[in-house]
Amino acid sequence: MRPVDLRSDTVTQPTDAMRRAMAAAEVGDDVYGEDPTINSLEELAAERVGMEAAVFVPSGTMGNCMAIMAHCERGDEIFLDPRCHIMSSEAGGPAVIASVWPNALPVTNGQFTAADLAAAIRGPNVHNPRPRLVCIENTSNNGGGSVWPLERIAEVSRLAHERGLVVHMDGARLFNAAVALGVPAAQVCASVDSVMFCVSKGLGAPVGSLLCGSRAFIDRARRARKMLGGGMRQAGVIAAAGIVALESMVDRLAEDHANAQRLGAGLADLRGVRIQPVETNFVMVDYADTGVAPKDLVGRMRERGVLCSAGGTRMRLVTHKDVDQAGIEQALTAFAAALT
Ligand code: TLP
Repeated sequence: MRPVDLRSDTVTQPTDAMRRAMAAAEVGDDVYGEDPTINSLEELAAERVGMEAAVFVPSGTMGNCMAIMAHCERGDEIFLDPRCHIMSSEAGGPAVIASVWPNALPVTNGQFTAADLAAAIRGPNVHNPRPRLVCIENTSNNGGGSVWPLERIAEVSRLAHERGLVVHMDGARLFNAAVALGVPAAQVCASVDSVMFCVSKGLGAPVGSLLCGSRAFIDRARRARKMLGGGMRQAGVIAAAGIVALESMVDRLAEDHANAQRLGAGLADLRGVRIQPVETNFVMVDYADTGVAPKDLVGRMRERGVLCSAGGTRMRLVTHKDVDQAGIEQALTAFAAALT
């Protein structure tokens, strides 16, 4: 029996419809722009986010790095959450590859405000890097799957644009944000200049992300993709699953959110456990007061058929299409036993 895997929504298996689409995909050389399946996915992605163009990339990490390369010049300053994925989990790529200078803003649940940004932007002066790019992570991973309110995104973007900066959204889980807000994805990114979203997470495709923006921006990003070795030739075989993901896997994210609510509510009933309010498919569990050590908890859960990530005494649990309600109940029973 497959374990209940709550480590991430990156572990999702492709659906049968995806496997069929992949087997039947028409392909061509994408570096020549001749892969019809990739071209269709890129058009669909651009349409879904309300932007001019999109480019298919192997990973969210590459998409974010390309965005920074296409928006910035060497030495430019980028403003972001100090614990966002770009800062904490992309191997320092923006510094090494794009040569940008990060300015970490104060955040609550992964979010900053226009006032925080205004306070951080320094005026033109020979001593300062050129302020250029603001990165918003939505949903916020380290923020516990928190969803940026639309007005906050609009305010941050307005301020950035007034000061001559551009805004990139790391929307690895853009569609979770859209479903949680009950609005189309295009509305979530209406005021930003570019967005990267992943089809390989909650949407269930095996591989891939889309970077979207204006046509001129995407032309620059394609060059960055080539430089990074991300020109993938007959990659329509994987893009085909991305089309299925966008066409049929978005609305069901609401089930993952409901399962996360159920998981969070059940865990909150356990003694010594504190839960951050659940907004999407993440449940952030603080179990420091139970006195159970992280590695003990992970081991005890594994013995009971539930996979969780180790970390401190703050654990991230992620719901997704391969964990059903029975899996949630199994996890709750396992936690009740493992945390006592
Ligand atoms: N996040 C993964 C791990 O790398 C932590 C996960 O399990 O959540 N932006 C955000 C907000 C992400 O959460 C991730 C992946 C990425 C970018 C990078 O995507 P990939 O893994 O496709 O490079």
